[in-house]
Amino acid sequence: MEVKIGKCRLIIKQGDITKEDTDAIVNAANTRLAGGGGVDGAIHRAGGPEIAEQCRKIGSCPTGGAVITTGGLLPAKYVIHAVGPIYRGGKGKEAELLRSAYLSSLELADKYNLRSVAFPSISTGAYGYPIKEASLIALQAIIDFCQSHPQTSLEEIRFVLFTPHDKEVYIQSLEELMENFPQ
Ligand code: AR6
Repeated sequence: MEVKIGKCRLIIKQGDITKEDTDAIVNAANTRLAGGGGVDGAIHRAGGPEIAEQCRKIGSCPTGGAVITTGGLLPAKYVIHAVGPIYRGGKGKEAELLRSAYLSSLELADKYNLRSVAFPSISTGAYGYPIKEASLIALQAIIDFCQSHPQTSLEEIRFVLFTPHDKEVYIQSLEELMENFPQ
């Protein structure tokens, strides 16, 4: 699925994010930037040790924030390491922090003058965020960013979902959100 929001193309697809040829791919990292399982493990395996070396030098990243490293051996030039919240029932600041992880990543991409970036579904694996809720927050953050940054360098934003089910959830959520903004 593909829609246009301001000057940004928003694409939802299924796939392995480590294969994406966008200027940057986003990693669902942890605050220690220590690597791990899920998409984080896949990115470090495919990108090689240079990514971990740069993460070690940066040291840490708060929840809701993002930092940038080389893409190492990946097709993408950069990896943006975003830290989503651990889901603890949704009564805390999870929604705000998840939104912030997306916005911090987009601001960093814009600061580096990147034209394209690919996101995984942050926090919906090991961190347990229910994917429907998370997809609405993620997509709304991207819509808001594109609408409020008409001069952004970003021309294409992709969501690369690992399973057909996750892709369908994101498409359904985007269709719901699109009813609320004019094309
Ligand atoms: N491409 C795209 N999406 C993927 C890939 C891939 N290659 N592999 C997994 N996913 P998770 P989190 C999806 O657990 O919930 C790590 O250990 C996966 O299906 O990777 O933010 C970190 O170090 C799921 O939908 O990230 C942290 O400690 C989504 O990526 C912690 O897990 C996110 O799942 C972060 O947990």
